[in-house]
Amino acid sequence: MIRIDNNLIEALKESKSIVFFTGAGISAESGIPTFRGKEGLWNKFRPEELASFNAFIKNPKLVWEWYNYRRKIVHEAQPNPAHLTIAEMQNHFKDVTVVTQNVDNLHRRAGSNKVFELHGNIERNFCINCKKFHNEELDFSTGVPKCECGGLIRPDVVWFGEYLPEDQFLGGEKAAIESDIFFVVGTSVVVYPAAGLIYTAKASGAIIVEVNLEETDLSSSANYSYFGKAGEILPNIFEEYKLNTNL
Ligand code: BJW
Ligand code: ZN
Repeated sequence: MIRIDNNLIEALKESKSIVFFTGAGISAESGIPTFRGKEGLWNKFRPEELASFNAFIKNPKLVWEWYNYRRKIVHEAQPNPAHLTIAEMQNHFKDVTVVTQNVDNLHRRAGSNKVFELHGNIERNFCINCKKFHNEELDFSTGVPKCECGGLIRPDVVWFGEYLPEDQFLGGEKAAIESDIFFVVGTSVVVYPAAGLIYTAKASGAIIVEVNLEETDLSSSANYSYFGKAGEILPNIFEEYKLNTNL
């Protein structure tokens, strides 16, 4: 058990709006590989090489293989204690918002009901030509699936060089501005504009709490940094909070 600072517990007791800004590391304990770092599955390919529209146009088959492989892992995965703790916290705090960079849907499956998805959702697809959604089971038997209009179908995720969905980003930004405590969980904090929300929250007066296996560029400016597994540290923080509030 990691020691949780008393001041953080006191701040939690006073807080009304809590945000969890999450990245791939929160789903690592569910068996979903992260993008970067030594445990990152995509060491063979840098995310920048596959997660781009140019990569898709150049080799749609390869990019689809990557997404189908990951979709299978996501379908077999279950939310872990980190996702579940965040969902449970909804019952104890006035406002709990999840702002996630993940496309795996695990926060919603854990029961979180206010979730902004900055980088899309791997469950959805759309046509690059007419933009129609294709959420039916796709047929890969004759190659890369195509829309009736002839356009290639792609996953509804945000690739490098693409704009984030405006409603999701604005929702995340509003939550960041209004937050009292802003948890940053399992992200390398290198991808923008998502990572910029941390600094928006900080500039708006939020307490920044980082949870990660290792130091990141954020660590020196976070108010609290806890190093270890999110699936252990988040339950740990919540247990400590409950002990202190006689819940
Ligand atoms: C644990 C753990 C455990 C492990 N417990 N912790 C220079 C400066 C600023 C910006 C740019 C720049 N050059 C280019 C840009 C823009 C670019 C960018 O940010 N690039 C940087 C890499 C330099 N950004 C964009 O292009 C964005 N769009 C944009 O800017 O639009 C404006 C624009 C429009 C037109 C032209 C130009 C600009 C879009 C970014 C889209 C990112 N997409 C991806 C793929 C999504 C779909 C998919 O899933 O396939 O999003 S890439 C990938 O990275 C994915 C993630 O959401 C994102 C962040 O990764 P994350 O979540 O942080 O994961 P990891 O693996 O990096 O880290 C895991 C962490 O967990 C580690 O720290 C571990 O230690 C930790 N961990 N186990 C706790 N158990
Ligand atoms: Zn179409």
